[in-house]
Amino acid sequence: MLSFLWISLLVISQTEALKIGAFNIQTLGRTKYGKEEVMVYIDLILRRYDIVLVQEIRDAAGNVIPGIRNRLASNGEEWEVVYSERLGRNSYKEQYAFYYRPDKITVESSYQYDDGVDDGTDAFSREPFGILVNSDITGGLKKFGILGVHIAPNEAVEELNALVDVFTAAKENWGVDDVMIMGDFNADCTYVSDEEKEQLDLRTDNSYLWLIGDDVDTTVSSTDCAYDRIVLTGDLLKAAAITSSAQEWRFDNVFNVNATMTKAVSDHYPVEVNIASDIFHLLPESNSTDGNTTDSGMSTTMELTSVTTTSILGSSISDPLTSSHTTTDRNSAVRSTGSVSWKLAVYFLLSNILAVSSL
Ligand SMILES: [Ca+2]
Ligand SMILES: [Ca+2]
Repeated sequence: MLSFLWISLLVISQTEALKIGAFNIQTLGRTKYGKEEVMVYIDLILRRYDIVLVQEIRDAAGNVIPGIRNRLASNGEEWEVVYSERLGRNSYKEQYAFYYRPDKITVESSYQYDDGVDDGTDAFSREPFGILVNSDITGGLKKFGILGVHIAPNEAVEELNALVDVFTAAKENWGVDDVMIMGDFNADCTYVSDEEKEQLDLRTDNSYLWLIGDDVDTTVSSTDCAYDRIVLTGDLLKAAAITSSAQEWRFDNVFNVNATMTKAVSDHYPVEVNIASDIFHLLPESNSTDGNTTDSGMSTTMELTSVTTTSILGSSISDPLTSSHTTTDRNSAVRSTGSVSWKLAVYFLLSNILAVSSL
């Protein structure tokens, strides 16, 4: 009952600040880039997000990455891109690119994980690459890191277990605790068994929160595999992530395109999660034990009331492009909210009652 109350409160009180996605756009090279009928859908999918990681870019000439940025910006929107080198142990190379809206965030730095010489004893085929995000619109979570990875299918378990070291190195490099990693993990079906999944270091250590559950299907084809994932660590990021928003995004249903066109876009659906804007405005006041709690508490309650009203109204005019298929791991959602204080819960309860009664 109490857990249910908590989830209800958080759903009501969280307002989306950032929408973050990860999309493996199968073999994104000059050939696909040249197909205008396919690229218009890729533009639409990428524009859904404020920050989106694109994987499997394969273009030695280097035209595709800036070309997509220019396409995204061609309608007057602001778009920038940060991208990795071409990565791979042999002549097969891929690049990662983060496209983002500079009016929503700034990218303070990028980070390329280095696993040494590509001699086969190294950890990754395509070493994770990431960005340190700075945003004023994500409440108390001002800075956080986003890593992208495309795990090699035939070494999936080994590479997935090596991600713990990547988190450690990235956190140290950036000086932040809040980091997410997302991308095509190949973490299902023939590449990672159910038993292997349970034993992954990122699963047995509960400081990591997995947002896309094992039952999700991120493949466009008839196979049912949860390849693409989002994993978070850091208390602020775990609490700010709106776990109920985490899902695969079935663009074929939304655009009503046939199977041929869907496969021409990719063999994967993007996965995504929203980061909340409002919840952490409350934290310092609600945790305060000094004599000023009355004043700050009142102003905080008023602020929250206005935010939640917007949130409730917003939900009634929900994004028509949002899929109704929600795939959150409910247990993870409960776990992520467990550390917030009960005092804060009372604030949310009262504020939401006020917000609802004022409508
Ligand atoms: Ca390597
Ligand atoms: Ca499928």
